[in-house]
Amino acid sequence: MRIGIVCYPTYGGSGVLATELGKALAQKGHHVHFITYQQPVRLNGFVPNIFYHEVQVPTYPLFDYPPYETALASTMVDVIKNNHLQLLHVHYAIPHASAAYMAKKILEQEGLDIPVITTLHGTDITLVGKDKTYAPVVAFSINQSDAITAVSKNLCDETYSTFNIKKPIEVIHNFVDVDRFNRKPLDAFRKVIAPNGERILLHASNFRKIKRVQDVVKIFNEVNKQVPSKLLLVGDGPERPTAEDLSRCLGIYESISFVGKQEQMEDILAIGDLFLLTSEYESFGLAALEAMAAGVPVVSTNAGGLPEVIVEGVTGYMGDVGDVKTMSEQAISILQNDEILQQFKEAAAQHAKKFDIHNIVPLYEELYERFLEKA
Ligand code: GMT
Repeated sequence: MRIGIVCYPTYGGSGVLATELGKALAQKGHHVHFITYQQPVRLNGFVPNIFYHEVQVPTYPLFDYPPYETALASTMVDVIKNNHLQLLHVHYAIPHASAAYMAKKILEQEGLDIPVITTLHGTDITLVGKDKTYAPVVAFSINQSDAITAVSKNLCDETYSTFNIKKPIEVIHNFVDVDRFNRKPLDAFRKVIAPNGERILLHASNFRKIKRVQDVVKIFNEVNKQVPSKLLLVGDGPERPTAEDLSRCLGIYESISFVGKQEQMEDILAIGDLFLLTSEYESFGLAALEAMAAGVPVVSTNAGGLPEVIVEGVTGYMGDVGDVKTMSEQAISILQNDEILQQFKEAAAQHAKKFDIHNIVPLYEELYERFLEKA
């Protein structure tokens, strides 16, 4: 198949998922054309069958806001026509679904019918999408898509309750390449972070308010009082200075490494004992799934789609949003005993296999095939 994929190229989960999907499809022999404004972060190195088309957004003194959506739609038209693409799969509704609608309509005038599949990822519905300034366009363009998928049952339900969606939304859970994440820990790396054999807690995110990173720091503070530990915070974003200030106030700054944005998550996760995810909402929690695939149990909130990923008491635990006390106790109960920790690690790795790339990617291929059969 010849498929166009549109996504955000940055560290966000939707871009990661879209890029991994494209890479997996290319490995299976499909031709995959990425259309975005920058090389996607996980698209590192040459992969046969993958083509990357950069959206150029010319500036002009009149534009305080260069019209990305217009440039994107025009690039879609150009790439679809000149590469004979058979379908367009856009990840994250804003502004990709509306740009795709525009491209579809332009191509229709030229006698080309290009099916558009929109995958909803989370904040495109639950946070940004429901904002009055975007909502009508989001609802319209989702309804105009030929197929809609959501990364969890929770996000599917949220979408129906937020917008008047008249079409079926298929749930296709996010996936992980279990073989890639199942790494042996690098002892030298572990020693640098935890020289005295401390437990290593991890968190990775874009440090936005919705992630409640301060709760991660507070939980770590409680855990560290009972189980000697270190905390590795991966990623960057607006809440990082607040989290750094809090750790200084609590006197635990020296036990925390703020390592910023990192690409080799599999090497980092390999040294972890517990992953913390304290978000107010997660449609799915791809970061938690990647941790589990690396054999790292997760303590998280029970928000959004996280209960679809984590098995309570088996691969980790969940607490109510903001309930630092409960989540701290849960973390301690996993970390204070070697045998229990090992059980959770094995169960996490085992459960992640349910979401293995080899199980999920064929679901997207089946979806694509349904449209190509109709053509
Ligand atoms: O977490 C973010 O804010 C980034 C966002 C994205 O779209 O890049 O992540 C969303 O999509 C991920 C991939 O499907 C999900 O795993 C995340 O749970 C979801 N984030 C939220 O719902 C807050």
